Amino acid sequence: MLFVVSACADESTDGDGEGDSSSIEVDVGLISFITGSGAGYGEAITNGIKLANEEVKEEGNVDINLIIEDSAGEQEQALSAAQKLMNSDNVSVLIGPTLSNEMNVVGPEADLNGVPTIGTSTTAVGIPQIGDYIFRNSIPESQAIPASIEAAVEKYDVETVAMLYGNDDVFTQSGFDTMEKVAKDMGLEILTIETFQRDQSDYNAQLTKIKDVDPDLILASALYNEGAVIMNQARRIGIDVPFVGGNGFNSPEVIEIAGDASEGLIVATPWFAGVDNPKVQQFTEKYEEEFDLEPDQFAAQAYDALHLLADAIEKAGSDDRDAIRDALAETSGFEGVLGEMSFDEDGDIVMEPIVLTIKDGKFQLFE
Ligand code: 1QQ
Repeated sequence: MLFVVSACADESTDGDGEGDSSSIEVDVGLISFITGSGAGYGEAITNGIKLANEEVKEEGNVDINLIIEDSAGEQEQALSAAQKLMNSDNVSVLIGPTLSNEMNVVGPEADLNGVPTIGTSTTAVGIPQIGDYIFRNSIPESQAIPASIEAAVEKYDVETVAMLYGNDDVFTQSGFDTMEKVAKDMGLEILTIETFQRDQSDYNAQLTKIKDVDPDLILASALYNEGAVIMNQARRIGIDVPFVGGNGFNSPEVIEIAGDASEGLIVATPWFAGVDNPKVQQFTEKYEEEFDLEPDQFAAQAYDALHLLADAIEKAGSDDRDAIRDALAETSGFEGVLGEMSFDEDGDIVMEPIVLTIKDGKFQLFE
């Protein structure tokens, strides 16, 4: 089922008095994971997009009419949302969907229709390579994971690892592939590899095997809902070694769900609210004021994506899909809250990740 979550009248360009006659009016579709077990991701993304769009409207050069659709994290729902946005709403650009698993089906369709599409959270290998119209501003797992594993290995003198991943999702599978490669390249001994499926609630079988082999470190590729429950159950059966988690763990929902069991988790991310950068502080303050929440990585990536898109639309000078695609492809040296961003020839970004850990119920620098 499709439903428009907040294609609010006050965000439309028609008759709201905000559209300036000299501004470029563009319809943009956002496909986001707003309901279901990963709704924390989609909520943060939607907030980040909305906040950036308010700023873009204030600047007055580009007037984006956002049409927001919920995918519930499901491939089929994401695809029908994309088809509606591309074919009925005739949007010039798509933002999202949230999961690489969804982008894997939406991306080829959008590329075929010539609709420029920006993933703000899709980190699996191969996403921008789907086609010329597909971009992402989220740091891929292949760039993030080596940093977190290396930091953990150094701090804890790790020689052996156990691995755990969801084998029914493009992102969790891809994250696992990267983790396995990094572990092998670093000469770590992999004692066991365990798998699970999305929405699984009992990980006892996998965790008991991991406990039996007694690794120095656990590498987990999961979305937050599964990842948090895994950490919780691991601590309950007495596994006390640290976890390195992939991008799915970069959400405050992990702390919310796992509580104390999330302490010590190690992740890599391009986002840290504590950096001494006025842009970051301004964004954080505005976000907290508007949503009564701290922004997370997903909000920050979405916020930057919308600004980056507005710049490209301005350069394109129209709402033409091809002109916007070409302008997006030329993005270089964009300054966002995540630092400086450029797209490489595939439409992928290159960025330096920061390694964080959960300490005292908060993400903090891992030192
Ligand atoms: C992907 C991800 C997820 C964690 C996004 C929410 O990185 O699916 O690629």
